[in-house]
Amino acid sequence: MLYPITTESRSVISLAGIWKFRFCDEEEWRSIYVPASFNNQIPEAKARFYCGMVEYKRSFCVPNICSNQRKVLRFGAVTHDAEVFLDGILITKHKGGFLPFEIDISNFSCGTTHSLLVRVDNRINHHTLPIGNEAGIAFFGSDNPGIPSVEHGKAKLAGQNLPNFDFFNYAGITRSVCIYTTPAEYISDVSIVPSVEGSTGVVQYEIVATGNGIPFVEIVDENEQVVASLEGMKGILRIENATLWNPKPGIPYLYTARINYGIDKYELSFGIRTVEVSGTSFLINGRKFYFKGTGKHEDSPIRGRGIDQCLNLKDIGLLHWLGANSFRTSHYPYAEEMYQLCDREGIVIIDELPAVGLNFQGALNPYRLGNASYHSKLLQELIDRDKNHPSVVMWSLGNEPDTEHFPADAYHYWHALYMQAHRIDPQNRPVTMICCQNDYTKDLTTRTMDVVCVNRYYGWYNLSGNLAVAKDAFREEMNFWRNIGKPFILTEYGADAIPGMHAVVPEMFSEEFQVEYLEAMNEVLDEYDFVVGEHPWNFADFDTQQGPMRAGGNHKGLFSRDRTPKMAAYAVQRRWKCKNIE
Ligand code: BDP
Repeated sequence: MLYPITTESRSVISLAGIWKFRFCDEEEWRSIYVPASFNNQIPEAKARFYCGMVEYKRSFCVPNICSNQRKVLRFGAVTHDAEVFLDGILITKHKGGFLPFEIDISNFSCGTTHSLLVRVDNRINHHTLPIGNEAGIAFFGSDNPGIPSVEHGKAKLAGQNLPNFDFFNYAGITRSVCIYTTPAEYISDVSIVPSVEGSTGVVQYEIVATGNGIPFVEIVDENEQVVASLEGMKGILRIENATLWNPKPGIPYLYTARINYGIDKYELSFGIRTVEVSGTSFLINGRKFYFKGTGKHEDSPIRGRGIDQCLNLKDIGLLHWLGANSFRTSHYPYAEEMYQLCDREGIVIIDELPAVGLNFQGALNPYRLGNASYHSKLLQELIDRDKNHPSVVMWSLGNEPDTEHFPADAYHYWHALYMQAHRIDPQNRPVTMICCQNDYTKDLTTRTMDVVCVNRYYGWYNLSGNLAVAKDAFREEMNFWRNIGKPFILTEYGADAIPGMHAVVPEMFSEEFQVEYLEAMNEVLDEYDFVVGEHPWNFADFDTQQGPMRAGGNHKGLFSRDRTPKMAAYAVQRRWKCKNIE
């Protein structure tokens, strides 16, 4: 799916601004800003804890100068499910809160005012991704099973959102909404597959278009020089002495494909780089790559999960400041604009689906609940959206599912997605799934991924506070993974630190303990040469649902929520900037 841009044949009309908004159990309309989550914009408990449908509406007019053009209404993301009505007619529906969707509205006239209404459902359950609990047990709630009075109380929680994941369930029209126009005959998709032969960059392309024309493709370098060109729906272009896209400390060089199709013109930036898993190494451009970075969230106090390019830019700057080269879009695809920024800034992305929370136990085997086709649809949408980004080097099918209690079911479920990703990604990137702390000897799935990615909390959620014992336990597990013979990334490890809380004797929740915790785990990582990356959890403190283990959110950030560095940020910076970990 192409990102909407303005060119000499296309225009983009933003629908950002103040819209009308209401909860569906209310008559009255309020004001709301789009794009942003609604939860923190309205200072009422209802907005924060609402579970159900809300409505957004506004009117718009497409100028007469666009009357001969094709018109498309596009949403960057609506969390979680959307129904869109134009002049009272249902024109499209979309399920899934983190990927774009669009609908051709050429039949609606220019020069007149139209009413747009979007119904948004923020409910999560066992059939959504991410997963919501239906049995009245909150993820970080106090469970106390079996106590009659508590059980009766839990039954009354029905009708509330009970996230089975550790981030706040922000919702609404969270990313850009626009109307874009194209000529009647138009380019609808482009796929770019780069490879390298000696000093030559080889660019295989394929175009999908509607109409009778023949596309003409020009590749332009950063000096605006045309370095290759070709006519045809698909073909192979060769660029002599190509400059490769490299993550830091290299140069993230970008070429631009300029595509002409009849009167339509579209431009796409891309990088020439290769990605490959070889033995226990992860290679970018044939060189060993070591992932230094963090898991992240799209999270800020007022916009919630709403797109915030200013914050994105700040975060990329802080990743450079840390000496990081990568992050994982934990736990859902991020806004498209973030990937564009990373292409330009040379930051590498592990791109993750919103499949988090597939870990309820007992009779509720997540693999038999029928999520597979929806999960597979999201994988298709993710790859359609992100397939051309040089920054994206690996797909993550999901985070911390239960792979231990139903090992065979889990394997079949995840293996099908693994095969799908390899089949549909034109660049055939490595594929992974992020493993929960479990009995790894029973898990049949993690070891079958291209890169073993595990989240571990030795010394925090288990063996709490005892780092010497935690290190030994971690070593014991690492010996197991060494025998699997695949590259390994520690995709999460972390300790909460309340900003400003200090201790002479480092104990849990102090900034000093967070530093000692990360150093202890790093010491173990450094003993194993199949380790190709370390992603402390998390880049910054972030909002979660309330619960007895969360004091104003999750505090495992290297930075506070307002991006002030904690002691751990300086410790990590010292390691990543000074130590030569390839
Ligand atoms: C991991 C989850 C992550 C949590 C983290 C934590 O993947 O979403 O925020 O633990 O507890 O299990 O801090």
